[in-house]
Order: sequence, then structure tokens, then C-alpha cells
Amino acid sequence: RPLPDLGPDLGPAPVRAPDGVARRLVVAAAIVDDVARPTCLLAARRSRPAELAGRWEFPGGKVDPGETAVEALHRELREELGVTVELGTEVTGPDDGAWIITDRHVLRLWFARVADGVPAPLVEHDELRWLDAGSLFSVDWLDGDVRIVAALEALLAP
Ligand code: 9L3
Ligand code: MG
Repeated sequence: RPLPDLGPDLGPAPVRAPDGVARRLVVAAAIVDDVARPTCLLAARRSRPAELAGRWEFPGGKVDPGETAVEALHRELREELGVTVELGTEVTGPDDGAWIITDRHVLRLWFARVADGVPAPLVEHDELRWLDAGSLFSVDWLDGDVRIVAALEALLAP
């Protein structure tokens, strides 16, 4: 069945999730201190749009036309946090390997380590916080990210 025209916000290359709904592909990073033995990860508090402001997420954003998912992730982290990263393994989810995060977005997530720069909330965040296993749920995660955080909890070393 052909993919519907989703309009400019969803872009030209939507992904069909297992529920049959076409969604825009979003990529994000679980930035950790050590990809081989992570003990803490970086959460980012959104400053926009208004309906998401104050909620916490894995930094990242939409894949643009002509970009691969990994290219988009490097671009987003450079734009949003001012860092260069080295990617670790992908954190696969239950939805064809990805994570449905909203009715219009499906997320792919990778472990990452900062290779250059110091993360700063440059564009669409107003605070960054390193969270360890014991404080993972001390921030108000975006609804779609909550089950990903829960999955990562088991992967963080004490
Ligand atoms: N989103 C959810 N969790 C995330 C990210 C990076 C994004 N970890 C949602 C928020 C927006 C949409 O995906 O509804 C697109 O994200 P962005 O391009 O505004 O960062
Ligand atoms: Mg973003």
C-alpha cells in the first residue's frame, strides 16, 4: 500500500512502523561516559516548542531528505550541543528495531561518546544533566522516551 503524502513536516521519506502508520524518522543519542561500560547518560531539557518545553529527551532530531540516519545524528548533535561524537551500538527497540515515540514520529537511538567539545544547550534545550542509574527518572522525560530510558536502565553499570 503506498505511503500517504504526509505534508512538509513529515518529509518525503516516512517510515512505516509495524502498526502500519507512516511516520517521520527521528534519530537521537544516548550520550554516555563510556560506551563499553556506561555509568551515566546525558539528558537534555527542551526549551521549545511550547508544548514540549520543560520535558527531557535524548538529544537529536528529524532526518532530512538525502541524509542517512547516522549523518543526521551527527548533524543534530553538532547543531544542538556543539559536539562531535563517536557512535557505539544502536539501541534497538520493539518496533521493527526502532521506537515509536509519537503518532507521527519513530525514533532510532545510538549510544554515543563525546569525542570533541563540551555539550551545551545551544538551540532547543535550556539545560543538560548527566544521570546515573539511580537518578534516571529524576527528570520528566518526554512520553515517547520513557520506555527507552527504562530499557537503558538495565544497561547502565552501577
Ligand atoms: N522527539 C522525542 N524524543 C526525542 C527526540 C530527539 C525527539 N529524543 C520528538 C519531539 C518532536 C519530534 O520527535 O515531536 C521531532 O524532534 P525535533 O526535531 O523537534 O528534535
Ligand atoms: Mg532536536
